[in-house]
Amino acid sequence: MKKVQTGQVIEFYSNSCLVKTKSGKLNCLAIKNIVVGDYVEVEIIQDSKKHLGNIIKINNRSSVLSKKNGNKDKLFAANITHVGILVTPEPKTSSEFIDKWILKSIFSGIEPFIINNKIDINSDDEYMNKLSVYRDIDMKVINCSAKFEDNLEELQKFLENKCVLFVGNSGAGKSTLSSKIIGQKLKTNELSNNQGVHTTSVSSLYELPNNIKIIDSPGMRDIELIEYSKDELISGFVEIHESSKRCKYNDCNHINNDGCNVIKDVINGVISKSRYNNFIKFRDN
Ligand SMILES: Nc1nc2c(ncn2[C@@H]2O[C@H](COP(=O)(O)OP(=O)(O)O)[C@@H](O)[C@H]2O)c(=O)[nH]1
Ligand SMILES: [Mg+2]
Ligand SMILES: [Zn+2]
Repeated sequence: MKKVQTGQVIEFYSNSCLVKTKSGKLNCLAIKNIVVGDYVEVEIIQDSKKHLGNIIKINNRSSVLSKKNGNKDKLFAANITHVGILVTPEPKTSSEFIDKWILKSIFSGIEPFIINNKIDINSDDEYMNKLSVYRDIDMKVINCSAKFEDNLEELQKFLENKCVLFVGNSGAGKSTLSSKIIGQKLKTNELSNNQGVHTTSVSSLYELPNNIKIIDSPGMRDIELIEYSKDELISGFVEIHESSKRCKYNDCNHINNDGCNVIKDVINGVISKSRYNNFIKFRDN
């Protein structure tokens, strides 16, 4: 009988991956649709001198992140529980970027939260208002400075027993934050495999004490919106969705209909203008 073990894909190259099982890290040939974070069943090849395995099954995923590629979905990572959206005064993070990732997370079965990075830099009222929009919808916001290692303890505490992906504009501090938390430099994108060939992209899962897992997936950095239908999009804007249940008509477009509760809530300041504007922009684009 062949020896089969369960493991998790902790590194993914273009055609092979590293699976961590209780008997060690096994080099496996990648099979179709497998991604970093996947839990897999691996058959250990015992007569091999190298530590090798064959992936025979991908176990059910709690979440999967993908990106539209033409008509197909390209998968990037599985079993992520939380997306940490880095928001910074410099470079300025747009509310579109934040709402886009909140939407993406919700529709992928992942919980989004905000990391207000670079708190050592002076921020203006506009910036503080932008953040309060998300506190008002009960989103977790953690303030820190990755560069000066300020308040990273709160973030680390929050990340216990979670598997997180950090997202943010280029320059927001993803690499700085990851390496401070991981305590080492991230693996670079250029990597030579045993044939000496350079693979262009590697996705990694870093396991830290207190069951913190951090996923680094270069392909996920810029996602395209909007890939959701007009009807389902509203469920990604939780507070707008709630409010819309009290619109007079079921088919209310939430723009100019008589008895629209969403518009009423925007006017009364219950729903933020920027969230409403992004909702309409994403839906009607
Ligand atoms: N002032 C300040 N600069 C930061 C902070 N975090 C990162 N940076 C700087 O921002 C720049 C971009 O950081 P990097 O980690 O490469 O961003 P990435 O593109 O998101 O990976 C670097 O010069 C960092 O030193 C912070 O908390 N405060
Ligand atoms: Mg970086
Ligand atoms: Zn309405």
